[in-house]
Amino acid sequence: MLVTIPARKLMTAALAVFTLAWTGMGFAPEVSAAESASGLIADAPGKALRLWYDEPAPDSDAGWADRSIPMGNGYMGVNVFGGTTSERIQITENSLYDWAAKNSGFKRRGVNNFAEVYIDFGHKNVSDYERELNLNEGVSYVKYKDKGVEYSREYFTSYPDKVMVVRLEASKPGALSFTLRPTIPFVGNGKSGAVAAEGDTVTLSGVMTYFNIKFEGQFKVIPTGGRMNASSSEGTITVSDADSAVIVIAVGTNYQFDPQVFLTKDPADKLAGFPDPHGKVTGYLANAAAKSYEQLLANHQADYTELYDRVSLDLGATAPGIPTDELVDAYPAGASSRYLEELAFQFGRYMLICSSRAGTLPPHLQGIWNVYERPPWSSQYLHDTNVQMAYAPAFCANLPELFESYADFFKVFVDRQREWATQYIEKYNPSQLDPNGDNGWSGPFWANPYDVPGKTPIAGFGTGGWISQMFWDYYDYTRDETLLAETVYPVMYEQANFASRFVQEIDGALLAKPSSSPEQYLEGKRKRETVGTTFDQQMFYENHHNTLTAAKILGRTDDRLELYEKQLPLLDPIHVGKSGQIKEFRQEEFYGDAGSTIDPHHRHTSMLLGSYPGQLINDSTPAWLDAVKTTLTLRTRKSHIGWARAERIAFWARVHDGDEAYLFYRDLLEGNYMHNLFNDHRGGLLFQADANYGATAGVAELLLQSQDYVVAPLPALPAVWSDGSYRGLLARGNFEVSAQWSGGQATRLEVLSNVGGTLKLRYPNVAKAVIKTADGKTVDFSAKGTDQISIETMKGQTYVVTDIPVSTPVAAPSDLKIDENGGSQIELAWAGSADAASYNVYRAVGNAPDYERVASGIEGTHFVYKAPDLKKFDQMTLKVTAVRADGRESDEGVTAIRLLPTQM
Ligand code: FUC
Repeated sequence: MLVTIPARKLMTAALAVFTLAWTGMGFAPEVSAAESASGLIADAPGKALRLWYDEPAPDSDAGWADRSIPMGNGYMGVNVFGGTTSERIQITENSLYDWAAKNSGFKRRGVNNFAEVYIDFGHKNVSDYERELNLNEGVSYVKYKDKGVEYSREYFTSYPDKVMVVRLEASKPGALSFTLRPTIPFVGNGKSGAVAAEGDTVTLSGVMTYFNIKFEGQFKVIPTGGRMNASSSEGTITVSDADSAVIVIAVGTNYQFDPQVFLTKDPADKLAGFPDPHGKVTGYLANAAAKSYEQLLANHQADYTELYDRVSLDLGATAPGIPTDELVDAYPAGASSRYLEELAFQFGRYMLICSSRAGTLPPHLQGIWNVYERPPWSSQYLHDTNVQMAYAPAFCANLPELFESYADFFKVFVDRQREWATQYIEKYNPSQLDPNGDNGWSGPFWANPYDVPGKTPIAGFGTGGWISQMFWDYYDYTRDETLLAETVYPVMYEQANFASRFVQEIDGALLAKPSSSPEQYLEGKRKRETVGTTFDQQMFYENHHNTLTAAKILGRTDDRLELYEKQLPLLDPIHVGKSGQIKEFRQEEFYGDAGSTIDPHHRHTSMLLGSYPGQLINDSTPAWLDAVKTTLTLRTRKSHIGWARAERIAFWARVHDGDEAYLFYRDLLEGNYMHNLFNDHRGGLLFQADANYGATAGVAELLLQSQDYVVAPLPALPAVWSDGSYRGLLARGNFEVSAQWSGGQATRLEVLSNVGGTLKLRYPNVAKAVIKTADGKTVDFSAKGTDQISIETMKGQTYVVTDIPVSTPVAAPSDLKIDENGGSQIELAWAGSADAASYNVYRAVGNAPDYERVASGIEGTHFVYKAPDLKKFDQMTLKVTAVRADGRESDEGVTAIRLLPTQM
């Protein structure tokens, strides 16, 4: 266990197991996250959340995407339909992967549907139907009546026991009869297999020929009462007149985490020598079947709730009386919307828990859920946004150890990336080649469980720095130095090794060449490549920077560190353009003018990654932050792509505009979320899991930020979320933060210091608040102004902030107009702020990250700025803020770009 879990959490997890009986099946009590025995928000029970429906999901692909209930334990993803004539459980195993020599297009082969499992009941006179996914429990339920008998089923997928378990019950003894009928979908085209039944077990096994994958699934039936018959020819088991039954399911393939898989060229040999899955699957099943149903459920829930219960969000919603599909449909009209907003936030965490577990493959484009033979984009691991988005909630939403799944996967494919790196340095910058092959690893674009194909012009090598950022965050949010030394630092150092050899000296800077900004076309459909895109430069910069920080922490003196230090400033990551935007391309002047086929409303916003998930642009670089805001405004809200909307929530949060961010959350829930809350990528029931994960991360960014190592609760709270609370979000430094607010104003903040260290905490008037430890002791702190304090924390201690004097924000001025007057002076005029007693004027020259104040105490809404150096600068950003009588300055200001007449 990498993360320090306080003892009280373990207790909560244990308790959760015993409270199941009364929280199940729609009887969950309405609890508010603010109520707790200790008085701490952090000890409050989680808000009861569930998805529920009054009919089964239709037995079709559309029903799968739009209405089935997803579950998973890393070993398998399942989609439960909840049928009554016949139940359908569709199973995905992420290593069952198909490819083919002639394989192209959006729908190529890729992750293959592992099994379609039917349980035939023949119940046709159904009433009182209800099915549910209970997020607090990680358990699904179906119940209904047929001919006077109430039938109920419970489903869960257990990570500790590596199985899926289904319990079937009937209210009348001897009333339960069914036939279990597992099937292998898509047999015939590169896939062969058979289903056989013997005794109490159905076994499904076969081969997927392209990568020679052997697969096996076993389904064990444990009835209570009644009779059981296996039909070996049909591959079915029939249970008649039982009181109840349990079905235990285990699946697997001969895939292993081993570099051999990526280093072997011949697809048919990649898995050579790995054991047949029969032994493994038999073992999973035998171990699980040796335990009682109650024990299996308790194991699952201890594991699940330990993760899920860390975070709770309460926006004041009460459970709606309508099923979730109706809730989704009603959302555009504003009905019960807070509940859906809470639900979708936790659903993203739920999906990550289901799909990213240590020892199993990480989530791909569809997470761990795929019904197709040809899934969209082959269910690849795409590294120009999608993988990173899957992991975005891992850190801020307090599930950091779930990243282990990707870290382990990376460790097995990195050898192949080292080979690629050598090839690329040889090709693009041969003078920097290390002849012994020590050229680091190059950023891949896409990957699958078997291959990391070579470079594509679709995205630059900045994908490598973006991957590294996840590793850095893994350390930065947990502060586990062993992890840093053993896992994180080597990844970053070697990425920096590649970048340091790849960049070329051009115009006094060190630039990526070739370089692309993800998915943009510069000219026509062919030209994507250029030199030094902001994407590549920023990602290289962030990684060099973080590598140097990590080296200092660890006291490392490795050979290339000195070079990285010298290179860092020359990586020149940020250019502010003439529209006041962060440029995407170096040749760009005004926004979007770098090429004739640039899409100014593109879904990818890769030039802003330094603001999110990066750290380069933050509150101590306010001029860049304003440029981010300008860029976001120019990018508009036109993209209807799910993940892009999710990412914009976070971008807008980082520029502290919660209301704008909220519009993207709304757009997503209205336009992309299907009835089971799966994200529809762009319409047409095209499921992509990335936005589900990304939305959770975006919402977390509205509630807590720490990119500049100042823990900032509620940094971008949307006005519509005027009252609420959350607990357990994670900040850099491994601080767990909980907050409660009313009328948009924090009433209580709690910070649990999991590893000790200095806590810098920012909130308006925090320095005037009462700050105590959880046991009521006074806390020493130092203040920086009224809005920031610093505390030397003790590991395990919770710091509680109350009685925070209300600070009403100061309205900013607007509509800034500037007039050149020949260049030696600039006339500024703006629309005033009702709150202002006076105004301040600032300037940021060229690409400067911060502003210099050039005038203060201005009483009117007009100012003539004279300075001897005005003609020296091609470009500067001017900014006006309002200052209230009490001395507080507006957080925001109004900006305008001043270009020398020759530059206009
Ligand atoms: C990238 C994105 C697309 C889509 C695809 C799977 O190409 O630009 O929107 O998510 O990956």
